[in-house]
Amino acid sequence: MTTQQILLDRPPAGGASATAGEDAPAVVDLEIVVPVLNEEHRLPATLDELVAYLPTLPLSSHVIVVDNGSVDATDEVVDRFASDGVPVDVVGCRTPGKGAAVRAGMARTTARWVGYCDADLSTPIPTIAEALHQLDRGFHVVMASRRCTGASYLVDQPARRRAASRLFHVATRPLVGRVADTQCGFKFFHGPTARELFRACELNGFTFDVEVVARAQRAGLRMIEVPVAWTHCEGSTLGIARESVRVAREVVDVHRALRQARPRP
Ligand SMILES: Nc1nc2c(ncn2[C@@H]2O[C@H](COP(=O)(O)OP(=O)(O)O)[C@@H](O)[C@H]2O)c(=O)[nH]1
Ligand SMILES: [Mg+2]
Repeated sequence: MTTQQILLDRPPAGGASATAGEDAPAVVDLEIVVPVLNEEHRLPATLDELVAYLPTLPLSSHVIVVDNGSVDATDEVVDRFASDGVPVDVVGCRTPGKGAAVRAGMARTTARWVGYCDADLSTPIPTIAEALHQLDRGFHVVMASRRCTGASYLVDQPARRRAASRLFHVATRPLVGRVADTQCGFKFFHGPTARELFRACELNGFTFDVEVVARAQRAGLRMIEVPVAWTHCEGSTLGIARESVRVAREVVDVHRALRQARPRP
């Protein structure tokens, strides 16, 4: 698998472990946060695949499903989900939004490696092994990407969604520079670094990935995009027509949050 590295001006000395102190003893090696909103239909297959795949890796793992607003049977899906091997827990969070959910999930982690993935299996689960490989090489942030060299679409997005995605990419480029795809819902991190990064983040909606990537770049973290064979899945929780104004507002919010965070000269 080829990868696209985002070269940094000042990688932190000493590799991943030098970035932040651990906040609590790690119970497992890898924790994966799955944000969910009304996912009673798509979540069971994703959990099935995760608990089948994770034990094939040479580490212990834990899945944290974060639900902050489902009105369907999502919680029951997780409760019914009895896995002998990999523990799967569902937690809530008072603030609505995917960004708020991922942040709440990250705050609960203690693992050496952490990540988040969407409930719809758009990114193949075995990409986790590639992410861990890159983390092991010393990268702090590994981002699955549909736009870097080597990426492909097994099932393409509808034209309207593609157009919206291109527009979003252009609008956020000043914030994230050379990162080709901020919005793929599959990112893995050096655990202590992620916990520090997410503690600083403010965005609650879908645009939170842009804030995470932009803050990681400004912190000088080592980041890499790994190409994925992506599958568009029906049942998106994001209505382009309905939510374009909200997403545009969120982009403005990221600009504001980063301006406020900029260190004084
Ligand atoms: N907890 C939580 N998860 C959300 C929310 N909105 C979307 N998600 C989850 O975010 C993931 C990506 O959503 P999806 O609808 O597939 O977005 P798309 O692939 O960009 O169209 C899925 O796991 C959703 O269930 C939310 O408000 N709260
Ligand atoms: Mg999706």
